[in-house]
Amino acid sequence: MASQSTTPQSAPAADHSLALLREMLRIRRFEEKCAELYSAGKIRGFMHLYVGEEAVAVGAMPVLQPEDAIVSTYREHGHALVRGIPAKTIMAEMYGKHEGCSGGRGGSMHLFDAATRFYGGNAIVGGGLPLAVGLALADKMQGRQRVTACFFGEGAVAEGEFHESMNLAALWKLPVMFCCENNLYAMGTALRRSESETDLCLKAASYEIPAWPVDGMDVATCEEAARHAYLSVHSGGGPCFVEFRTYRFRAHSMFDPQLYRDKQEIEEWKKRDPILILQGRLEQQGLLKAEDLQRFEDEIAAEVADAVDFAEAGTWEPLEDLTRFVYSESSRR
Ligand SMILES: Cc1ncc(C[n+]2csc(CCOP(=O)(O)OP(=O)(O)O)c2C)c(N)n1
Ligand SMILES: [Mg+2]
Repeated sequence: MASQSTTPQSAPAADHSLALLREMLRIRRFEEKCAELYSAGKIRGFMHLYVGEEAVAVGAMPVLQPEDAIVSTYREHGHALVRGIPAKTIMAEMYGKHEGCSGGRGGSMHLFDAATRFYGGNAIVGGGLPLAVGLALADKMQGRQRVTACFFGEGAVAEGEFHESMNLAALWKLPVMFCCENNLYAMGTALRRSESETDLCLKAASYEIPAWPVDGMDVATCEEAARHAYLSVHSGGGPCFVEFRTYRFRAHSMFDPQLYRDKQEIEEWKKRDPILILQGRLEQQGLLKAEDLQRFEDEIAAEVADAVDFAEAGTWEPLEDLTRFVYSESSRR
């Protein structure tokens, strides 16, 4: 993929770049608040932050249409926000409140929203891939021209489900856009310590799936790669695989002393913070004014504060409803 452009942008292109910057900031600030709320004991259970990886969701997801489907992992707050699930119902879900997007039963790892065709939020590594293949198979069998985008970490390539899914998607020419977020680590296991072949695109290519790597820290290259993949998948070309090379700046989850990587490595990657890259580019082109940035920060702070108020005011699911959805309503009689 071609890399960043430093040539002056037209007004609509500049507005678009500013919107991308705002959306990455929105995810960053939302998650920083989540970390704070976690320390305060308001959010409990497992929680995995996307800080550092925002360019992938922000670049890749807007190329999708409302009728397309998304499947993600437990590191999905960013994907859910970009897809348009309201921040307040995401926050309520993080709190475990009834008003949350999954009724308070899923928490951070299981955000779900049928209205936006956001099929999770999956805690099982690699578990989303067969779901995506199933969704795409249904679309193909029913003659609907739709795409399913499946986001997963590079840790999934060690799972049988990855290989089964790639094989069937390729064999049946299913409309799946496989979006691998390669942040180099699966919990504390570095890719190079667990895979004999670390070129993930070769794995996809071995199933005859077109695959290419992209700089996952640059939102512009993420968007360009995703658009290219989307057009190919949408026009009936079968699945595509995009490897977004990215990095998480924070720990794997809230319980991770990070003994497996050097602070130096983290600092090196932080120099390529996707927000700073785009901010710097826009400033260099004279397209980002200090007051624009301040306005973004103010609007986002207000949205996050509203989300917290909504979650705080939320209710707990009534005790008598706890067995609902375990068995079908008819079998309860
Ligand atoms: C099948 C399965 N095995 C193990 C785990 C425990 N586990 C949770 S997250 C994780 C690492 C996954 O890493 P990766 O796919 O690279 O995603 P990242 O966390 O880096 O976004 C593991 C091994 C799990 N959830 N599911
Ligand atoms: Mg990983």
